[in-house]
Amino acid sequence: PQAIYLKDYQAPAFWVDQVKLDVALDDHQTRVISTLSLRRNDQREAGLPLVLNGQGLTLKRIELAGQPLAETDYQYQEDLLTVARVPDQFTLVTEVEIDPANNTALEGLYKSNTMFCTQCEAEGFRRITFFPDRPDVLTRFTTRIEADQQRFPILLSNGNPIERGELDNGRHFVTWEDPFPKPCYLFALVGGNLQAVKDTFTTMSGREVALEIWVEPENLHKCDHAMRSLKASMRWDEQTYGREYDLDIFMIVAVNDFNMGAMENKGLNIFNSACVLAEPKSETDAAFQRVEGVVGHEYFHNWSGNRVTCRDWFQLSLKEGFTVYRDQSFSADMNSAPVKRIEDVAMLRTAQFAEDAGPTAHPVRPDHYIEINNFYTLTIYEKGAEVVRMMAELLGRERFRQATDLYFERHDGEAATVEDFVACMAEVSELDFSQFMRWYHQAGTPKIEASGHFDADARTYQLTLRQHTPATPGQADKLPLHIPVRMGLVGPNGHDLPLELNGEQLGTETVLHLREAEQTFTFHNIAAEPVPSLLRGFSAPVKLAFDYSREQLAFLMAHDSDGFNRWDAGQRLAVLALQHLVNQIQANEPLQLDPALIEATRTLLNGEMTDKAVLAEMLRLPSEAYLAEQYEQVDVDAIHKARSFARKALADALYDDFLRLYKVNQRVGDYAPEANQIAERSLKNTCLGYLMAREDEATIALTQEQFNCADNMTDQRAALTLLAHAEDPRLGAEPLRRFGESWAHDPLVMDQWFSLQVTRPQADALDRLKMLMAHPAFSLKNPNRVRALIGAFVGQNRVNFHRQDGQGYQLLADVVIELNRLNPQIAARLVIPLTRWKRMTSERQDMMKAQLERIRQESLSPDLFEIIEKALA
Ligand code: HT7
Ligand code: ZN
Repeated sequence: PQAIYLKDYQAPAFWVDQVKLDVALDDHQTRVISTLSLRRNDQREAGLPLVLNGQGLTLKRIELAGQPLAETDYQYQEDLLTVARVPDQFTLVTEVEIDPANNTALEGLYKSNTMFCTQCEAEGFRRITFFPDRPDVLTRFTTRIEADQQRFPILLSNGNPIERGELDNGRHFVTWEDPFPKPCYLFALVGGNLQAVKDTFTTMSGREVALEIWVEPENLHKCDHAMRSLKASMRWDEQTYGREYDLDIFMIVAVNDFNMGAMENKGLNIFNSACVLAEPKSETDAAFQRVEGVVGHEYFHNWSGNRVTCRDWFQLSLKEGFTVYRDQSFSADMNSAPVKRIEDVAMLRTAQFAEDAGPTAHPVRPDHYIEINNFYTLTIYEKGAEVVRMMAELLGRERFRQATDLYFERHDGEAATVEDFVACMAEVSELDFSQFMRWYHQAGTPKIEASGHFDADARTYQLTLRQHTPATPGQADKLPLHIPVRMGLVGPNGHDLPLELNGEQLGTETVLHLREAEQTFTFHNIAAEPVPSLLRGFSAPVKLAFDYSREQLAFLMAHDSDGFNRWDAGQRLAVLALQHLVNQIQANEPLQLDPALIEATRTLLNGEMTDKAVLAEMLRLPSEAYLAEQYEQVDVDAIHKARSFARKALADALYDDFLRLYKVNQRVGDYAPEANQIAERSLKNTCLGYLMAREDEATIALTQEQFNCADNMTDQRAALTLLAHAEDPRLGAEPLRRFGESWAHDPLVMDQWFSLQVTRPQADALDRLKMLMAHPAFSLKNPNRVRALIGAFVGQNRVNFHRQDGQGYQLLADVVIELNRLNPQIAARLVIPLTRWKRMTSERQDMMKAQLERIRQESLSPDLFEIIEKALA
């Protein structure tokens, strides 16, 4: 496979002003007739051939301007259809046949259970018909769908239905017309025996929009939350960004087989059922929040992605980074804003930082790729969102809104670039973003080393910040970035000190602009040594090192005026304590948990913290994955042992406090997935988790009771996980059996059942995984099942994936080899943990590389080829 380079971008040779699609659905022989109205872009290129993308299509007929083409007039090879002699404006008709029922890649048109559906982003439309499959070709679509009326009574596509009717042989048709020109990656089509929950929304200008969520009949009772979330998203986008919905109808369809979370097709969003269905008995609070976030994300794409789309796929973060920033702000407004920020940052610092440090590191705007599907990454999405967040911070709320208004207005109906977006920021703010643009070009996580010096005589505090971005594959040398560092100085009484810098009074908090490799900021009139609170709110996606003492961290935990930094101080304190335990384990010394951590936790448990959601977050120890991120050489076993020991030591020392908080937060009254209750459950179950670290009889009884009596999945699943993860395997056996039996009819719940069994930290996890892969509810063809079982094992069960005998690696390689045939996109995602061998001990490195070599021997899809080559480079 060949790499594609951003520098080679050329405008399209032809525009498609209109496309008429005629799709006759059939399991194995779907017929697609497309009529393209083509127009040459540049008259100076008159005479050059027409080249269209097409993958796996059986060409039946081709006509140019009403005349059938002779076989010598065109060529279809290597996924390109070339028509040699074409005029500057003409109509091209092609008729092709495709086989949706055998499409296991889940790109293009495929079958999921009994329904037909499509996934065209990024390059799936070429698997449906011949077309210039690139995002800068915007076309008006009219789509006629024809199918068996009994099996597929519902036929949907983008836009508005304009005609429907019955045909011979029990078939029927519906024709849809989308008035908005769109790139073909936003095309969608669905056919099935579906039912809908319907509602309406009145937009800010008073138009009524029909809202429909289409699902298989057994899921009809799981749509209310998605509908509520959709209406909330529509209102929020009007109020926050002034963006109104533009069509008369907005539809969502839930499908069971889907490679990602959801897809923002114009007016017809298609969702992975796991991201749209939610009901208290079967889904957890986390699932409710995921639904709200994903519904918002896809809806917000209607402006950031659809009305203004991307010029090419190198600009992917233009729509994804911006839309993640928008969905994060929406979720923050709907729930606990501090918790949302903590969750997002915790994820970024573990998973995205790991990506930035591994062989697949790439800039927020990559400059080349082999397979674009490999670039739907945390870097494009989450780091991209952080880059937008920094710009929003630099401009301030009002000017950021002016800049986004300008962007949407200036580029409405266009395919834009990252430069276009940043130009709007620069124009409105009159700030210079040229150095800031390096955030888009440079891969890797910058590190800031901070140090402070207090001069009592001069009454100054000097803060020195040094930045450095480590080399990443293909980018050895990095230039300094423009890094906004929000900060304050906390005085001995716990209050922020007034900041005087360069003769200017800045209030008690400011943003320092770090632009050089090293800069010193001298604050004046500082009477006593302060504790610096740096990178407040996580104002930039960087690693910040400051040599805090344990006392200073405990002080910040208690007094920092910035909620995020209070949490972060707790995390830093816990990291120090856990690293100390790791050292003791490695030196074979007796283990002792830092009393400072115990005391800080005691203070939390007995303090006056009213935000229970934040308290639950503060009580949570850093994950094993985050701890691993702190090391050049990772000792997986020691990290696991240290964390388990710390949990038990905290539970032993603070048993009564955990038990009291557990009991205080037992709800009386009906379950609702609303912020206060979610916070209480989160706190209660965190406490139960600590108590169960002891596996004492009383706590076991408490956990069993919660499992038996819970009226909602959050509490039931929390209890079941603790029982299933207990040292004593008998504790989980019966509850797991009962749970599995009673939920056998619901695949989304079965996914939870799969996951919690294979994330069991004990040594029998791999055997259980193998057994569960033979379970009738498991299938390698379904991405949700694969993620629930294999993904959970390799991603969330580090000690067992990295087993010393290498069997975890071997199993993953076996699965990846099989998925390479079935679903390359999923194969390429799943293999990632195996590519991160560099930080492992040398025996593990060898075993991981051996499995990568074994995969390399196969005939690889471009997706897997690109990842494996990077991993072994
Ligand atoms: N824009 C959507 C991306 C997506 C996707 C990409 C590749 C293959 C399958 C896919 N399904 C959805 C999702 C989003 O970011 O909103
Ligand atoms: Zn998106």
